Amino acid sequence: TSLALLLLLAISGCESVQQAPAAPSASTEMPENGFPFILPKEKPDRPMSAAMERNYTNYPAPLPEDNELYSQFKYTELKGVDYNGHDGTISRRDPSKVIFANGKYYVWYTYRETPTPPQGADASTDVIPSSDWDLSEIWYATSEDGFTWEEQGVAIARPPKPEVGWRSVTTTDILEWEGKYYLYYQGFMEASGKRGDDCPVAVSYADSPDGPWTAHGEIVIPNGKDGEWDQYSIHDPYPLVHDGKIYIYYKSDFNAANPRVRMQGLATADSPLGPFTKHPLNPLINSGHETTLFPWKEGVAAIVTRDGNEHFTIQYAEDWVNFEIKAITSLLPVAAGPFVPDAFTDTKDGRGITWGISHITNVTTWAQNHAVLLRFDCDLSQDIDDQEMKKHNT
Ligand code: AAL
Repeated sequence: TSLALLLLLAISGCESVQQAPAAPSASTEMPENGFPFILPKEKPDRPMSAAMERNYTNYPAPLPEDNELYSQFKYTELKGVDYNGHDGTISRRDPSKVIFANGKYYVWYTYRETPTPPQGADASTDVIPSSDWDLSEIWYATSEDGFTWEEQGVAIARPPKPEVGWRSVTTTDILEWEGKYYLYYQGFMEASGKRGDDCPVAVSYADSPDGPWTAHGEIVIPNGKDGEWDQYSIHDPYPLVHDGKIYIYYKSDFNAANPRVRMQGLATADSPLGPFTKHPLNPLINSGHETTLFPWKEGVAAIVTRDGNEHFTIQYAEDWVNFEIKAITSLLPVAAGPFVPDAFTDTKDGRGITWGISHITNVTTWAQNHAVLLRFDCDLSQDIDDQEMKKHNT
């Protein structure tokens, strides 16, 4: 390699080639102290390739599964919900966190029931949806065991035009605060796809998770100003309680010209109806599509799926702001709404999660495009004995 580099330098004489940074502390030299290389448990004092160097420095646990924020995921179809033969006229997607109240589990989600599957923005009408989440309402279901769900019907209906969300109300999440319940959701004022997936966040509140829900009627987290990272949309509001405040993580499509770049930010408030202050360091997570977070020890962990350079990772921020990759795994739950027992307790020792509800999209053909809710099970909990779990899994 060094001979090739010398040749290249001689031929090109080009300064930019000479300034190319050296590979970080990795060595192309044959190490003197030991060949073949027997992998020691602790980082050895010898030259190593870049991959071996970072295998010790970036990943302190020798195996991925020894890391507490690593998990595999198991999926089970929900019992008790029907999809009209999966013809695309009924869709359920983007579940909220799961909460436990009145002796049962609750989940809220985007529900679409339309005469046809989505037809795209140009073909959409007052009754024909543009996208899977167009012309939707927020519905809820309850369960005794998390596997069999009883659909209870609508929680948040579409309000009359021109109120926020008149075209579609979607992608909700729940907050419990001082004995009351708050559902935050995306409020569309036009069919998704006409001008991107443009919408702000609205909120409704109730004394019981069974409702009735009263719409606050005003936008609580507005889109950013022109030129700001979140100017096009505020999606996937995800409330937690930390430091006596409401922390809402959210996703924005970064830029209409490059809609595949998606990032996540944070807005905080002292009271559920706001005002919300966006964090000055936003965006805080550079990847992912939907938001899924849970208190973990003194910090917060995030399941980061689908989009961005750090997709399909599990990340952690001890200060709830500066996230680092903790685990890389596979088949992560998409749009996951975990059961987070300490989501609203302002815990300083978050216990983690073992299950929740997620979705899969495009489950049949594109022409029957709709989404389906699934239960996922995992081990992202401080309370599971990892050794026992491993025995069970192997
Ligand atoms: C998702 C979420 C939001 C988007 C769309 C529906 O899964 O990120 O809700 O608007 O896709």
